[in-house]
Amino acid sequence: MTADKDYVLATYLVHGNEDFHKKAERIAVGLTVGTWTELPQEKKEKMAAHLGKVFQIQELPPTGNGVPRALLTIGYPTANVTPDFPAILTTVFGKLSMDGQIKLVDLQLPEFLLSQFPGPRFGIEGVRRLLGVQDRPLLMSIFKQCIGLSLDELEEEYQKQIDGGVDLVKDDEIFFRDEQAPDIERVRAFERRNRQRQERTGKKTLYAVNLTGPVTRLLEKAKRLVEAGASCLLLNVTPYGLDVLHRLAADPDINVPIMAHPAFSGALYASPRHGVSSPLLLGKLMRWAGADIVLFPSPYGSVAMPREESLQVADYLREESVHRPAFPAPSAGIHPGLVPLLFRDFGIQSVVNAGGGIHGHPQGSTAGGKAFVAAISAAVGGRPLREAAADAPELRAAIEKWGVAEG
Ligand code: 1AE
Repeated sequence: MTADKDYVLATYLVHGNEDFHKKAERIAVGLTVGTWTELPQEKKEKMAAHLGKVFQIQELPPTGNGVPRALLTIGYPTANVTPDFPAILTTVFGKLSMDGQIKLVDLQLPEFLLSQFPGPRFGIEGVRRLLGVQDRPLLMSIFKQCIGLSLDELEEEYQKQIDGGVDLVKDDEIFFRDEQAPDIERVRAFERRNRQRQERTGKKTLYAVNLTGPVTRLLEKAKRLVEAGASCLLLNVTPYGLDVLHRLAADPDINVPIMAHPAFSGALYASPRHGVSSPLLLGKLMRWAGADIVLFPSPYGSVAMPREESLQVADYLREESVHRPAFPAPSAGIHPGLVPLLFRDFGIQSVVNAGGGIHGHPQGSTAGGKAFVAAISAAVGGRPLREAAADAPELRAAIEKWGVAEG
């Protein structure tokens, strides 16, 4: 279904024995003007521009145990909303999210409304420009074991990661208690390491510092980190809310890429009959809100997502739109032996992202990074991983530990 310039279109997957036509009408009226048939004519004239409309009812084959299902598409007049997530999400799935077996699976905004959301400031092209890397997927290392370590210890760990050849290093999303190594000091120390690396090798690096603390102080904190030299920010978007990402991305002083972590998102997308679909939440909405890089479960690792969902997240992040494309970072349990499958599925315009798959390398984190560099180079060159491992000892050791996944 194509977007309509006067409506926000929301598509829901519904299960149950209700008459789907009646249900769709009830939603369209109930979530816009409240009641319709009982209204006096004069009120109807006033309310007409705000009345929801049923756009489509598509009955689906019943579930295995015979439960009827359908996709309902309802249009909500753009006259009812303001250009922000609280208005749009509350309108299309506020009270309704608690009303039985219903899952929001898609949202479409008309272009004039969509273009009032920031979208990625850097996107794929901007992040590549910052790094000076064009011809392969990017490689990101996740900082593991950060809590409880001193700044010196973290700096040492940081150096090991960049020595392995990664393009980005991100904080672990669970890193909040950083008294021993406050975010601003980490930024100063790690960005100094990045500059040294660049002087020595010409290679650039982005460090994504975890943006934490009370929401009321987040914008100001982000600006302080950027002033201190931060090259990238990490945000746990779902716990903070999409509007927080929107406001960070729209702020002209926060002129660094923003990386969206999917923490807490499973609480919204994982149920087949409730919540919000993962492609909508992690693909469309994160991009509208302004994420430049979005992490989400790959189809293969430790926290896997069904393959078609994971691919759809990536498609939504990169499809033609009023906004710049954002980088998909299919993550969780990624090791070098998965790189051929990731490359087949997500292609060049993606980020290979690993924590345990780097730090758990038998020869340490630097070797872990090198194993991934060799695996990515092999995948891009169309060379079988085991063959490439013959002249890459770190990759060989990684394959001995984790194997090569078959598609
Ligand atoms: C989907 C999020 C992945 C993530 O946050 C994370 O920390 C992954 O770590 P590893 O690669 O599984 O160790």
